[in-house]
Amino acid sequence: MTLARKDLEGYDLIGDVHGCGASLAVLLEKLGYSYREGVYRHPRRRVIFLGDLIDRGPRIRLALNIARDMVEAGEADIVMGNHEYNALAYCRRAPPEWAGEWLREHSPRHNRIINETLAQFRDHP
Ligand SMILES: [Mn+2]
Repeated sequence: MTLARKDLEGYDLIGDVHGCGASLAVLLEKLGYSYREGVYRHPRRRVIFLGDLIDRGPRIRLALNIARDMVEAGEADIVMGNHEYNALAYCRRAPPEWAGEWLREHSPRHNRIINETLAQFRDHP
């Protein structure tokens, strides 16, 4: 059951979670959200995730799961961050006419940025 517009008090803008999924859960609870029926919900507020859920932190999959479940339940909206955009390009082969093999070059710098995300998804293809 999604919050009716007349009951909506406002939005909480959350950006740059960067894999800190446990901290995201703590933050949501501090903001008055509670975990009900598998989703963080607030009686009067919604979240807008401002991108960069992935890379760096220890609980990337948790961060993604929390956000996805909230979006699918209508408790949040989300926009893509540059890290998600880069991850999509990193994992897609370039068209044959391109010089490189991947849409985002697998340079040492790019490898380092996405390394933690790939490691945490290794057993979860
Ligand atoms: Mn960022």
